[in-house]
Amino acid sequence: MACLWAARLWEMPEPLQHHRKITLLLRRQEEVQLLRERDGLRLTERDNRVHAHVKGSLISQHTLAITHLLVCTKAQDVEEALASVAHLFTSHTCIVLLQNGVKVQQQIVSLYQEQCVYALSTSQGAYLQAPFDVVHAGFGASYLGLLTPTGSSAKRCPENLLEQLPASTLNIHWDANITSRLWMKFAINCAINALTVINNCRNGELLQNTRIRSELIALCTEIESVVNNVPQAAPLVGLFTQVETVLLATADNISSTLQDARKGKTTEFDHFNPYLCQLAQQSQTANPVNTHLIDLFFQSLAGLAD
Ligand code: KPL
Repeated sequence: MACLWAARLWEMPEPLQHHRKITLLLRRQEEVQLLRERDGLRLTERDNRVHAHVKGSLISQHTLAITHLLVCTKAQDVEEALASVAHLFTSHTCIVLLQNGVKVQQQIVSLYQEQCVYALSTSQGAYLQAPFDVVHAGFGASYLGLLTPTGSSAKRCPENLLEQLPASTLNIHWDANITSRLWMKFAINCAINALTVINNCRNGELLQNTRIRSELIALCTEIESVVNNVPQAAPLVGLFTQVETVLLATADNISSTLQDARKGKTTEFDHFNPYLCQLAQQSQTANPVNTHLIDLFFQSLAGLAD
């Protein structure tokens, strides 16, 4: 995602001239070196190839003040990533979070009250065909909204942030109620991702198999009752119908959690069903289907890594 966004920002027309200032903040010196050798990023979109001369900087050695930060790491790495550059923030820094879930967004808003924190929810699809060589494969939509609560530093937060982003190539829209969208996406991820790992299957198979389909329906009913008992959450209705729509549209996809699990990487799972369990405990809502699913998930994970 970081490569896709950096390349799309770089190709924005003047007068924005983003290309002079875009920097990929990288964790390893080898990555900085490789990006330098390649003289930037390659972006492929159907038959169109773009060479974006984006620069890289080692995150631990970056010294320039950060005006806009697009955070593209996995949910579990966000806090550490932000802490490592927090000394470069000003009171005008805009932080844009691209992660799934609702937990990390709440944490970051409370940790960075001086800055403007936004969330961006996207269904754009991209993959790397080689390091720093990204393919923009799925053309979905992206929604951007402010998370910083009104009344605090929100007064200083630019309303025209969308104009500074590649709104046309990445199909970005302003969403004044981004929180509702994030809660719905969180509920959808709680319904789909763990079940794909437990059954080691593509998204579409959750609907095709009668046994899994009834488990999914029971899980959706439970997720709805938990989320609807969370005071700060947006009301959730018709979750199974929404989940069904997503599963039909992404039937051939392998969920992000299953992809990570198969590669033996850390998944974002803790930000989905275990967090739902925490929310259920806070409001004393029963969540037996979810609790059982969490156990099955960890058992399956051990099996997949074998
Ligand atoms: O967001 C997704 C993910 O894989 O994390 C879903 C909605 C499950 C689509 O694959």
